[in-house]
Amino acid sequence: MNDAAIVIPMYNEEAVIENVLEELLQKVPYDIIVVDDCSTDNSYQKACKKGVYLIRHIVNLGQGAAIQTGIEYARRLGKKYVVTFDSDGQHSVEDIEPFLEKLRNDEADIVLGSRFLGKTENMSTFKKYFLKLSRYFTYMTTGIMLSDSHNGFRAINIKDFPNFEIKQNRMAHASEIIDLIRKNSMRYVEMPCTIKYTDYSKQKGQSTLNAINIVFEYLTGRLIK
Ligand SMILES: Nc1nc2c(ncn2[C@@H]2O[C@H](COP(=O)(O)OP(=O)(O)OP(=O)(O)O)[C@@H](O)[C@H]2O)c(=O)[nH]1
Ligand SMILES: [Mg+2]
Repeated sequence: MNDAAIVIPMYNEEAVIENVLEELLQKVPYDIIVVDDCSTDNSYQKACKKGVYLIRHIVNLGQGAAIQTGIEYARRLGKKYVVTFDSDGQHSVEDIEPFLEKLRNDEADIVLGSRFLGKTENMSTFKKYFLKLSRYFTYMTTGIMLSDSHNGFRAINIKDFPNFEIKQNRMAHASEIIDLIRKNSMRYVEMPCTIKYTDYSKQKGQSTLNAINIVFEYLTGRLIK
């Protein structure tokens, strides 16, 4: 089936990007769109060597903007579905097919990954409770209660929802996506997925302090719109 593309935002992941792409190329038949968000290391050069579509932002815009660029390119390729998949090795290739099947069976328009329904490997207790708490923030701002509202693994029907457009460039896009579900009256479902916390991803990932910036970004973004 060539109805789907895997959209991969990438920023400074030279240590892991080759392995992430090799595993995807071996295990799934879909086109892969990597959006290099102006990495300052050799991520771009490493991804170049693989059989993927590779787009480069000439300035760093953030994960939300990288995903939006990937979605736009998937639309140009005529894809009906995208799966958003992180480039830092935290997501699991095995989760892709069940998510797409849910969309193909027309049981939902967007399938949201939940690490709390699925598995997490080595997540810190602090992060766990922080994420559980952030669900209430999402509920207050969107009216939608999820078990995991900040999970980057999702499958989206982009063809039937041309207005699904991410405008929050940075990390606040995760909350914005829940807004878009409501605004576009999309049928959503959560499904279990596995998120792996390695020493690499923990050292590189989002600090909990950064969450304050993300909340600020999201709220100002809503006010401006
Ligand atoms: N931090 C960051 N990541 C970006 C950016 N642009 C693209 N990305 C990619 O977005 C993905 C998610 O970034 P992370 O910083 O790991 O965020 P996260 O996975 O939500 O948070 P953790 O659970 O703490 O790892 C990775 O694949 C990054 O390479 C950017 O400007 N900043
Ligand atoms: Mg991460």
